[in-house]
Amino acid sequence: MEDINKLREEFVRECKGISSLKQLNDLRIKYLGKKGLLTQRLKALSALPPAERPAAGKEINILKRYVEAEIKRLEGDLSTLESRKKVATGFIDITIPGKYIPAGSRHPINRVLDEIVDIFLFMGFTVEEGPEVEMDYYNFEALNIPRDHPARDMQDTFYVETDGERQSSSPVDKEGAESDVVLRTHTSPVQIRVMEKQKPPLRFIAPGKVYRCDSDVSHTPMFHQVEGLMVGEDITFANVKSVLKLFVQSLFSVDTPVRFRPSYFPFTEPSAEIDIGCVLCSGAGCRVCKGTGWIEVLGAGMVHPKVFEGVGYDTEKYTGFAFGMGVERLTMLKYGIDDIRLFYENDLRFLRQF
Ligand code: 2NL
Repeated sequence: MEDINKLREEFVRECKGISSLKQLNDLRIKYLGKKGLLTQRLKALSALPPAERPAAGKEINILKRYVEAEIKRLEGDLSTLESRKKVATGFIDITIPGKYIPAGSRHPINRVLDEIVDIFLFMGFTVEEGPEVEMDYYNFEALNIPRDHPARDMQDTFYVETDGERQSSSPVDKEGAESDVVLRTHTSPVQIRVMEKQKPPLRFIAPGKVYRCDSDVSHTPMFHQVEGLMVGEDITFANVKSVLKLFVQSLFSVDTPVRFRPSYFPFTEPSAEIDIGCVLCSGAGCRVCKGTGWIEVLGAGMVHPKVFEGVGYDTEKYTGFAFGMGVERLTMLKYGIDDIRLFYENDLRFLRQF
């Protein structure tokens, strides 16, 4: 006991004389090293009568922890001091420029996606999201897409293998088992899910990733879509025209020519496709607009009564319009990009330009 107290006093005295990291390291070795003063005493414990060992061991360990903590504290103090000294003497040149840290930039798709979202927020729409792995019911059935529709073809849709219970019968996979789970091929299922939960009036957009099986020069297996829906008691095709014209002219420019052309979708009636005057040739005719002077940017229409029936809306009381657009296509037109695959190659020379 006496020996340990003396050792503590000696250590405290020695600490006072330490003024460099080198000295501190020597002190550490003297007390805590392999043959250090404390290490020796711990080893010597076995020579003591068994009855005295626990008390002696406890005292040595208390001192050991104290020594360790003091050395650690001094180390912090000294290294701060020494680096200040290095700066003061010019040993560290703090005028050398910092390391170059490359800054990232937003992906062009996300930039345009945000612009689209902002325009609709301004018009009072909200944003809704939903699952990318969907039930066949929400992706097709609820949208009045018949069983024999080409969109359901295994060549266009990614069917997801499941291990058991099914909710409906749908196309048959290689093993002959039916799959009713798909990667969503559009974001329409989000709208069905929202309508199941909420009553009209409502207006919102559903942006997100969608998946189609085709992959070639003009298609990637994953791309982005924004769909929108507005339902109320007196929504008409005039609302389709005003909302989408305002949208297109906000995204491109106020004087962009816009035209509505009759079209067909199973989930809307009547349906239209919306063209803008070609951004490249200003309507004169070029490779991008295939000589027509017009480029298709949106699809839209009045929601088909079958879709409303499926979600339990009163088709006598409510009408609504819906629309859809591909974000990659709009981004290509906005920035004059001619190959969709550039978006997903992660070539920094391409991405750094945005
Ligand atoms: C296009 C066309 C469209 C819709 C999407 C929709 C959704 C519901 C009900 C009715 Cl829940 N319609 N969506 C309607 C018309 C066109 O997209 O060209 N997309 C890229």
